[in-house]
Amino acid sequence: MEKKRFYITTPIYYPSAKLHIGHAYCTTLTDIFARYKRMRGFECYFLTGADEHGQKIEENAKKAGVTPQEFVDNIVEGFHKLWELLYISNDDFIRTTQERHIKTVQQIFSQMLKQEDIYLGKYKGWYCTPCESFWTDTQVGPDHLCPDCGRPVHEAEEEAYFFKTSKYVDRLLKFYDENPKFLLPESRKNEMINTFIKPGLEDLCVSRTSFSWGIPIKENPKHVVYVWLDALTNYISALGYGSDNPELFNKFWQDPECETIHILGADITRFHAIYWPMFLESLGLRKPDRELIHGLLMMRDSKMSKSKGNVVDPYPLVERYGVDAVRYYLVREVTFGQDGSFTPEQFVERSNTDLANSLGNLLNRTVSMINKYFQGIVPSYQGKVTPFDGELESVINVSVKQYENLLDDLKITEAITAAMDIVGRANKYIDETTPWALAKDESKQKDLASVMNHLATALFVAGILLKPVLVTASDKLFAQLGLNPEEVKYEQIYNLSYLGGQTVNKGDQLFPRLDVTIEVPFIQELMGVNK
Ligand code: ME8
Repeated sequence: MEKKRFYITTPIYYPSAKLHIGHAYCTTLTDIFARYKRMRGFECYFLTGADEHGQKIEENAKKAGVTPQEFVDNIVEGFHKLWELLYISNDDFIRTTQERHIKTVQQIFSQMLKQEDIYLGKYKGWYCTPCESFWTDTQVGPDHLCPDCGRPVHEAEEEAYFFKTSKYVDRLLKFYDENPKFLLPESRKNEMINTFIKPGLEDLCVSRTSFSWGIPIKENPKHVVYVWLDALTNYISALGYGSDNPELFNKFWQDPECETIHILGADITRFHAIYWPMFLESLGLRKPDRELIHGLLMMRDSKMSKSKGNVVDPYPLVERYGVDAVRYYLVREVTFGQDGSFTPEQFVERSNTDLANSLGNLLNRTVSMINKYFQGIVPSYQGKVTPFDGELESVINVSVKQYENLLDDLKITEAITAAMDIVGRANKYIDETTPWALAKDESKQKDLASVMNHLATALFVAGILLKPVLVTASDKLFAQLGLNPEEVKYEQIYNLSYLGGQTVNKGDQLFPRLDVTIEVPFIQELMGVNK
């Protein structure tokens, strides 16, 4: 059943350091989906934010000589700037230090305590400070290394509150069974079961006394709520759960007509796929419909991460190459669900091949030919005139269908590839129809007109499909085709005879061709490759 509206979220990122291209990847994917749904006329509420508590932030603030609040305020300002630069269209930005969030977390904690889903105990385990995670013996292995980041862990013990996961395991497994599409890729479900649930899930520690930068537990204020109960709650505190104004919560969370989707990286699957549904079950709330787990971007063979400092900063990339090239690279280059790597060579190559050569050139050539052969007026549709028109039309129709189905399945990268198939096919169509030869033959005027109309239509349809990614270039493309970008509507793609009669406007190249010998070293320098 097609849902009426959508709620889509990114993880809330830690403001322990600046964001890198990995965070930009996740947020851009989410943004593309939100823009696509809105373009199709659906209401879509898009949330991102910052996860501001925890020991690491407390420590980093101390090192910087500022209060934790000052520290996070400063970094979160950078989050906002980056999302603006990348044209991220989020409807709200939740910060876990906001009153609205704190109140909800305290309320949830009290309810769980009262229900005896949370109890006071003692925690002993292996602790990884950079990851803020306790691990079991088996997880750290004989070398006592953090299974997430590979660094040494130390033994630690403290009084702590625990969430009774044992009470909810069976219900979780039943939920997985009843909702086979909950985790995407579906293989993640087996990983959760085999790696974490089967070996025996321990109760989850949900409080800390060893640091104070967190939400105090009302019933026992020397404890602060430990990171995951605090962090995951953002998805509902932002909607006003438990507040005097739960309108958004009812509309975008509880209402079965709304599809709720979390997008997140493989590093935090466990928390979203196991504990989050359990917390919701404990509160008697609906669970998310889908969780889309994306792979991680690697750099120099290891996961790019803020704490390791091996990151690519997206700011200078966007400043130099523009928002569209960066968004396109992110969604196109990384095969969804698999880990990918960012390399300067691939970035430049992708931008040149797909954007400058394939799309940019197609537009450039089409507009030039319409100027040259038809005084700048797009000829109207005359049906299938040349022997190649039918095939181009069918590629357009098939690609549109694929694009829609793939996006509905959250296969964002594949959907964009389907849109680019139209561009590839249209370039081939120029070689097949050889308009320059048709132009020399008086008797082929109708063929030439049909070729120009078909090329403009292919560009128009591709421009619409790519608009959630190419947030500025698509509008420039429409303008060059003589259309008012404001009047372009998604439904027009179903009408292949829509174009004709408007006057094209030759503009600048949509995407400049990048010089590999200059740009690769430039990006390498950004990445600190030569340092
Ligand atoms: O885990 N490649 O925050 P975080 C791709 N606050 N994506 C990456 C990435 C990489 N190398 N590195 C990070 C947290 N990401 C918690 C989340 S949610 C309730 C709390 C992306 O700042 C990816 O989406 O470490 C990953 O899951 C997320 O950033 C983790 O961000």
